[in-house]
Amino acid sequence: MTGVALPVREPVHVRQARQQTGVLAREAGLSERDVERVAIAATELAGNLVKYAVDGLLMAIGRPGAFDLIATDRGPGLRHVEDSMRDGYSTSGTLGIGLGGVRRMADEFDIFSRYGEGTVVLARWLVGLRPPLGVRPGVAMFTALGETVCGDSWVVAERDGITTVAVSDGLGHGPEAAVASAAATAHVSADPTASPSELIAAMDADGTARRGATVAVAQFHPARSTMLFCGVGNTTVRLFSPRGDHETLVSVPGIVGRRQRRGSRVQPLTRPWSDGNWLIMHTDGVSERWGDEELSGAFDRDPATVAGWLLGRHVRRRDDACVLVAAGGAGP
Ligand SMILES: [Mn+2]
Repeated sequence: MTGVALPVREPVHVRQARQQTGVLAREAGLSERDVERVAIAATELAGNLVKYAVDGLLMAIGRPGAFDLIATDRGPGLRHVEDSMRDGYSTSGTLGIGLGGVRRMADEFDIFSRYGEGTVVLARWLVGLRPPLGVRPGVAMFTALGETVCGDSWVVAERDGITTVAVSDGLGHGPEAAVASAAATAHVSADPTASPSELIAAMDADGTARRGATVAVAQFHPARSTMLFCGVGNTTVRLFSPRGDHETLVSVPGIVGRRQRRGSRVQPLTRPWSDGNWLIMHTDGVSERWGDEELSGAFDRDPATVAGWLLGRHVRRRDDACVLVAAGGAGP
């Protein structure tokens, strides 16, 4: 699955954001008209980050059926979100279209802000055939400073009513780490209906993941109101109940890609899964030191908004990072 994350601090970053998101949008199969809309929206969102934000990041995430732009920052946050959506707000003296303009250009739009803490803006374009996902997914990612490719990979795949998602962290950084993590997630794309245990066994036996990778796999069976989880290595995975409390789902130690388990299967955890459940998985490029209070009010938002919020606030920046959020209910 494709994606880019751009730190945005200076005007030159706005031009880069426009160019790079346009290229990705075209690769994702958007129409030329929507490619232009993505570029205009990226310009507006990146421009806002330069003007107002602390530690602004603009992400473009492509997956089957959807292309997301996510702007995230660590402050200052909006006092009144609805005011910021009004045309003309904070755009005086610029050619900006404002957040209201971004909302009109996108197929779906979401915003979450806490004054004094930060803001996330999501603009989504729907593209091509949309797989009938049994969950609502959202992804945010970050490439370690100094690297040009992200060593973490993620996947969302569906077949026969079963949706399987995964995040993987290739050991180290850069292209070799990316090859290792992509080798792991490719097994999910190839057969989303294989059991998580089988998928992990296949990843472990796969020689292309030479460097090794951590991986967390979650598989959703909405027809059975059940989800399965298997993980190897250090990934933070929290399953939230409809009441908002969470259980940490624990992975087994180690890495995949080096035949460490030699035939012994990793046994999956099985949990109830319904429309009110949320699953959050992230690699160690995001600090695990976030509390449930960080997400108060966020479970009304789009899962991509939640992913952007967590990554924006807790990314370590010296490491690649990937946050994958899955909410109960049908996608995109
Ligand atoms: Mn890492």
